[in-house]
Amino acid sequence: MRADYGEKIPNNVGLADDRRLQRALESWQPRFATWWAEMGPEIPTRDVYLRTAVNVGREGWAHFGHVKVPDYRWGIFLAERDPDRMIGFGEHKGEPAWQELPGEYRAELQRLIVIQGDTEPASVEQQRRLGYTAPSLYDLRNLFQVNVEEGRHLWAMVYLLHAYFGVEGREEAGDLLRRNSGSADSPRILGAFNEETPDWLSFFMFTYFTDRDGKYQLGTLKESAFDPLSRTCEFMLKEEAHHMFVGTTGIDRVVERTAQLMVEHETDDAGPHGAIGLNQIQKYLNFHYSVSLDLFGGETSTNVANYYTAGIKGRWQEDRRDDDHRLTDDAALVDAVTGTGNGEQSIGQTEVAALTALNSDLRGQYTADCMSGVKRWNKILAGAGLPHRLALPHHGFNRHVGVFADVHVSPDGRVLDDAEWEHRVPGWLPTDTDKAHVMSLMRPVYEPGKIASWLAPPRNGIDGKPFGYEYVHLT
Ligand code: BYC
Repeated sequence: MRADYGEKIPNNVGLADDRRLQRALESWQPRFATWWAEMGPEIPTRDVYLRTAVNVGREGWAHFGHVKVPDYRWGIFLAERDPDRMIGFGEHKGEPAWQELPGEYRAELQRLIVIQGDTEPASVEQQRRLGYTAPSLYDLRNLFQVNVEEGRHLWAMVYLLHAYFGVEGREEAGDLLRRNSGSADSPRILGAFNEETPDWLSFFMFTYFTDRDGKYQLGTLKESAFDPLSRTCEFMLKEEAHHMFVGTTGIDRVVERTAQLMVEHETDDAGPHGAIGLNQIQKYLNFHYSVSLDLFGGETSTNVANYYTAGIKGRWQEDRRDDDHRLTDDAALVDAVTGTGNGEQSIGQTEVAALTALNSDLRGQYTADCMSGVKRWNKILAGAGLPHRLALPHHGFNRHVGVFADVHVSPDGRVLDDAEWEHRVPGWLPTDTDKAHVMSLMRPVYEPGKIASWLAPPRNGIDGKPFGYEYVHLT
C-alpha cells in the first residue's frame, strides 16, 4: 500500500478508510504532543536536520531536511505485506500468517506489545536533558534523530494497540504516556529504562548496548505469526540501525581520543588531560552491558516457551536455524549457579528443555554481536600502539534478573562473597568520582565544525553533509 503523506497522521496502513481507528489515533495524537513537549528533548531549537520515514519501499524510504521538531511527521509504517507468508515456527508452523488477532493469544501479544512500546518513550525521557551538553552539532542532531525515531516506534506500537486490542488497547496506549522513566509511582516496566542517561558516554553506551537489545527483541517479534506485528518490527529495525551506528561510532570516537592523549602524554590515564580514562570507559561498558543483559529475562522462562510454541515470538533469524522449528523434543544448556560442599558457589551449566531456554539463546546471539564492538575498539587501541584492551565482563556480572541475581560475579566470572564484592566493585562499576569526572567534561559545543575535547570528530557527516554542516539551529 502506498504511503499517505497528506493525512494528519502519515501512514501506509490505509487509515483514511477506517474512520473509527483514525479518530481514535487522532485523539491520541495531542496527548503524544503534550508528552513530547513535557518529556521530550528539552533544549529549544529552531530546526534540526532530520530523517523522516516517508515510505517503506526499497527505492528510498526516508527524506532528509531541516524540520521544526514539534512539527516532525511521526507516521505509521509497516513493511510491505507478503501475501504468501507462512508461520515459521511453533505449533502453527506452516499455516498462513495471521492477519487478524487470534483470540487465544490476545493477552500474550498485548503484553509483548506493551513491553516493547513502553521502552520507546522511556528512552526519550532518559535522554531529555542531553542536548544541553552536546559535544557538537553533529552529535546533537543524532540525539534528536534517535529521539524522534523512538517516538515513531511508540506510534508503531500504539497503532497496533488501537487497531487490534479494542478498549484495553486504547487504555494501554494511554498508560504508555502515563508511566515515566525513573518515576517512583509509575516507573517504566523494564529496569534499564529507569536508569538515568546523564552524560554522553552513557548515551553512546546506551545506544550501543541497550538499543542492541532492541534490535534482537524486534528481530524475534519480526518472526511473529501475527503479521501486523511482524511487519511493524521489520520496518522499525531499519531505523534502529542508525541508533546503533550512533553508539558504535560514538564509543569509537571516545576511545580514539583517549588513546591519542594516552600516547601523547605517555600515560595510562588520559583523565587529567581532558579525556575519559580508559578505565572509566571500561566501567561504563561493564554497567551498560550488564544492565542490558537483564533485558533478556531469566535464563529459563516458561513465558518464552509459550510465546514460541504459540508462534508469537520466534528466535533471531529463525529461518537460518537448522532444526525442526518446534523444539518440543530438544534440550539446551543454560547457566546455573551451583553450590560446592564447602559452601562456595561456582558457575556451571544445566540441561533444560530447549523451549524454556530461548531467552538464553537470544542473549547468546546478542553477546556475540556485542563482541564485535569490543574488537573494533581494541583495534583502535592497537592502532595507536597501546597494549591496553577493553573487554565484555562475564554475563553473570552485576545482574539483577535471572540465575545470577542472587550472587556476586566478578568480570572474569568468579562468584564472590559480599565482602569481596563490596571491596572490588569500585574498580568495576562507575563510582561517584568517575561520574563526576565524566560530567565535568560535558560542556556543550554548539559552534559548527567544533568538537569537545573528550572525543574525536566523526569520519563522515550525515547524508553526505560535512561534519561542519549546521545540522541544528538553536533558538
Ligand atoms: N526488568 O519469564 P521471565 C528496545 C520480569 S529494548 C523488570 O524471564 P520473559 C529499546 C518478566 O516480565 C527491547 N522485570 O521473562 C532499546 C516476568 O514477569 P512476570 C524491548 C523483568 O517474559 C533502546 C518475570 O520478570 N522489547 O526496544 O521470558 C531504546 C520473569 O521473567 C525484566 C522487549 O523486551 C527486567 N529487565 O522475558 C528504545 C520485547 N526481565 O511474568 C527501545 C518484549 C524480566 O513474572 N518483551 N522481567 O510478571 C519480552 O519479550 C519479554 O517480556 C522479556 C522478559 C524478554 C522482557
